[in-house]
Amino acid sequence: VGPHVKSRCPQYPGSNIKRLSVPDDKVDWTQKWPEYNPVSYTAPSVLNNPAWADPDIGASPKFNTVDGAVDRTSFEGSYKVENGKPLNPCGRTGLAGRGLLGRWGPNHAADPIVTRWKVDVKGAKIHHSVSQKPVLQFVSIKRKDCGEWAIPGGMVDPGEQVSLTLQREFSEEALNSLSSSPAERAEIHQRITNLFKSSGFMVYKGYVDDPRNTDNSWMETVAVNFHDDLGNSVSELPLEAGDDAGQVQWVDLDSSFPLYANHSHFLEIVAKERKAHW
Ligand code: RP5
Ligand code: MG
Ligand code: MG
Repeated sequence: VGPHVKSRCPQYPGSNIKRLSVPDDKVDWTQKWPEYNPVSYTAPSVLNNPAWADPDIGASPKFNTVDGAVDRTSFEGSYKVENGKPLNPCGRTGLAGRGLLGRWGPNHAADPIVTRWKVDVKGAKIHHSVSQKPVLQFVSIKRKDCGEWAIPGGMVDPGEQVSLTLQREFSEEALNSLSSSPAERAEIHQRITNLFKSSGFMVYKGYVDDPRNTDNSWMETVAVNFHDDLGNSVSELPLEAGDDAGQVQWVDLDSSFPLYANHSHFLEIVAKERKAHW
């Protein structure tokens, strides 16, 4: 991972908190910066003690291990804990505390990247005019929190298998399974299970350059690509935004399309793997 960028966004999301500006050459913790003393901020929604968050004081989590049902290990290796606070493995962010994230240390998510080929009315693959390569499309959601387009990912519940998180989050955010009838839900479940058990390609496991990251809390993800090669599986299900998604649509994979966090990086890997336009 290169130096994180979105994790240093000047304005912390959902607040009026400003980060301390961290220059590129001071991101790494090993670079001496004795005066570095960023503001600490933990959002009221986190301090309210919801089930998905750690308590602010009291019980000290067991870091770098699976702590009860909560996985506090990092894909980036063992992280340092200083004065009882875990240190972001990608370096300084200009903000201490947990911000909007529930867990001290890694907060584990899963990102389902559902793709199909872009086709014309006759069903023939469309090639990009410049690269001459076939164009892939992925199911993208517009996040309600920031209005940016993103992969329909979500948090891994304590003890939950990542394979289930991938299916569940895709169903909730892109198919609105939470508000569909039992019959519709069964249909969604069947198609999704078929697609998700087949062609999964492991795209990425590790740190996410998420704007919510702080010096002590950060996002990590497992991104997996499920490809509907013939366009007759999930491609036939009507997309409907649900939960934390405001809109949903098939979006062409293209390096110029701006996406949330470092989701573009994940899609670039998918495009290369499937020899598609990027
Ligand atoms: C990103 O936040 C992950 O890559 C994933 O897409 C998402 C999970 O957080 P929520 O969508 O639950 O807010 O870092
Ligand atoms: Mg969700
Ligand atoms: Mg989500």
